[in-house]
Amino acid sequence: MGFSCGIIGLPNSGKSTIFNALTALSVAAQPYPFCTIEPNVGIAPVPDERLARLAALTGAEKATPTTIEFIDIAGLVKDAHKGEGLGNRFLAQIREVDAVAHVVRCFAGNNVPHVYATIDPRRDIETIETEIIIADLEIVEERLEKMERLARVSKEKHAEEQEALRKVKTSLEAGRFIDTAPLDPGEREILKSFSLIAAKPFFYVANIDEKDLGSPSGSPVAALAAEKQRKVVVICGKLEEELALLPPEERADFMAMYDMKEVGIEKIIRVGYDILDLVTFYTVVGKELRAWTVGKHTPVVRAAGKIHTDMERGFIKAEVIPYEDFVRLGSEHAAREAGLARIEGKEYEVRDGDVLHIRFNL
Ligand SMILES: Nc1nc2c(ncn2[C@@H]2O[C@H](COP(=O)(O)OP(=O)(O)OP(=O)(O)O)[C@@H](O)[C@H]2O)c(=O)[nH]1
Ligand SMILES: [Mg+2]
Repeated sequence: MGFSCGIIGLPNSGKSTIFNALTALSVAAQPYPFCTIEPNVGIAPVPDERLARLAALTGAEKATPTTIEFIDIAGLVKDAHKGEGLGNRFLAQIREVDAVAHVVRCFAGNNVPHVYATIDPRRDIETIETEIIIADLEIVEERLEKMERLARVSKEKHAEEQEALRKVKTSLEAGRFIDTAPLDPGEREILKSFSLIAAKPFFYVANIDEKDLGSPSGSPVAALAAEKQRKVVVICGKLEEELALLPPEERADFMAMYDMKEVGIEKIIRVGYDILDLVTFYTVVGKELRAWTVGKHTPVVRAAGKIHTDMERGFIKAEVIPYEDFVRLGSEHAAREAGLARIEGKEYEVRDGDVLHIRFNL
């Protein structure tokens, strides 16, 4: 199972442009709304400095990064929750993803019509978030009503679920998402089955004009992101797309020409991955080094199953070297000599940066 990040925003905010750059796949990016009707799915490699360090130390000939899936979802408009602009369909697609990148139009692009005519990032963010809140509230209210009806005829009480849903309702009614709300882990677990959009980890992508690169434009989005305790990536989608389509050897000159300090797309992938709060582990098999992703608290036997089902079935034990120890000592051998390679059983919870050797037997 992979982890996915949906790209959402108003029509013509630049979602498909950013998606193209992300995956270097070519989907239609046109100057009219709703050129994206079906979700487009692309797999992006996750930039990882640790992988390069480990590759250098192990002499790996191949270093395979872990990946995250991006899904380009069509634009939402006001009243999407009532089905406006196929909104219900697109909202349903957002329910399926693990994290959300909300693209906010900050570029003027005079030949690219804005659905609400003017450039106003704050209004656009509120428009989209209001739709999400209303759509989620419908689900929460329906469930609460059902439970109240049930409570009259059945002794079984769903106190914890009701309590969690009430908290969510209060938060949504106050216009607040619940990604940062004070819910305990048990409550979050209960809420999972409802696929509430407002409970997913969110971040903003401020899509600015190329002329504003290097100036503090995008700051309305940054200010709002700070208020909502969310991350923000400021990029120029159009330049990112052009850059991604260039042959690699021409990219440095292009970046220098536009005073681009880093590849914005890489930041999007990194933030999309980071907000999911996952764990990355590494394996070295022969000359191949690989990064893998599992959820936090995954037992090593299940992590082994990600590599190969045989490894899970025939799991005996895992040898674990934490990344920091590995790079400090410089090799697997040195880490072993220093007694820093631990042997762990099935239930060991994989930690971020673990270099794993799975011993298995079939
Ligand atoms: N000037 C400028 N134009 C951009 C930028 N990003 C996207 N565009 C243009 O805006 C138009 C719409 O971009 P898309 O990426 O198709 O927008 P979208 O959000 O996917 O739109 P829908 O799929 O219709 O919801 C295209 O003509 C892009 O070239 C940007 O950073 N600057
Ligand atoms: Mg699109």
